[in-house]
Amino acid sequence: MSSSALPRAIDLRSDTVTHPTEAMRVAMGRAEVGDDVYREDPSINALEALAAERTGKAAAIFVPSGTMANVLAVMAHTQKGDEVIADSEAHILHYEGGALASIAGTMPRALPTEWGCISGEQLEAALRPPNVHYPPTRLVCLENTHNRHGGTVIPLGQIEDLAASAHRHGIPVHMDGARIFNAAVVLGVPASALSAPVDSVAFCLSKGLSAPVGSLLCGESGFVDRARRFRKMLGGGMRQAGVLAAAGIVALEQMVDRLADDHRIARTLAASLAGIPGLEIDLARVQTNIVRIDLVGHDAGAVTERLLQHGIRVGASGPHRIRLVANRHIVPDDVPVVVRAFQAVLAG
Ligand code: TLP
Repeated sequence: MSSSALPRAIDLRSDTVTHPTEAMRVAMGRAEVGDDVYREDPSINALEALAAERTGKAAAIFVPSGTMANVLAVMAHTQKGDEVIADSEAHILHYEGGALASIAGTMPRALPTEWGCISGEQLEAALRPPNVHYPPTRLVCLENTHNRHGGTVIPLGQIEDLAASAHRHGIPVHMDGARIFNAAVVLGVPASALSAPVDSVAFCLSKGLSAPVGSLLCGESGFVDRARRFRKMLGGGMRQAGVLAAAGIVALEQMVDRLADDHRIARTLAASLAGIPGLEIDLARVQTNIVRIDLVGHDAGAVTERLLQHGIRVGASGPHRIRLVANRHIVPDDVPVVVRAFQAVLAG
């Protein structure tokens, strides 16, 4: 049987599974390129200028991934041995291979939160006075939207509260805004409003925005210059990567508003799955394109395997937790198919 005869898999593992649009492929084919290590790639230069404008920062640098954007941010803000504070569920602590420790040489400190954002008060309580025993706290990270908290949106007031406390102590704030445009669409504000209180912001082109590759790290010029040197050091100087940047420009210009479609599908999915015995879904957390599901009396690995037999791909994010991520390839008609598969798997 040819692969085209197989039923289409419904892939809810992540929004990273999205393929480039036709407009992106056309733009990639026509992209003007040059050697970006010499800063001579017009497409990358244009993307970096656009990213800086969209986040309201002075400068931006194109990097291969969100993971590289975050580690470069940590390297450019800190020295080895410095303490970096983040929410205990932060992507930078869970899913970046320990880069913050092994590459940036920093000391992670995790603070638990309910919705994903450390409060100013919580930060103040965690900071220690200068003392030879303590690593100096030199960076605070926040994540918006917050992946492991279920795609929760961190509102502007909470970002301002955290940043004000950090800045009072001379500590910069980095925002992992891999999905910052999802947050901006929900709040009805430009992304630049959400990044205004923080010193640096990273965002991904290759998630809901559907570009094939790439993230941007944005901040003040000196910060981005330092990140550029570290990017080269890590092997991220990409030469004629304007073919990738061209898709990124299309992502920023054409794909932001459509994120609302993913949010609608995630809400419908969550509401339809919530009544199924064995599934616990906190609907208040379903604010964007992620549905976090706790399994009661079922193992995440086994449920994931059995859903796959029904043509549904989901990801396990804990022994009894799975995650569904709405994305451009999921259509409203998929929702009843997913619901029936869950019913069959949990009943079986
Ligand atoms: N997240 C991926 C996995 O790594 C879990 C996903 O499928 O959600 N910050 C946040 C908040 C992210 O969710 C991700 C990717 C990254 C950074 C890293 O981006 P990439 O995958 O481009 O390195």
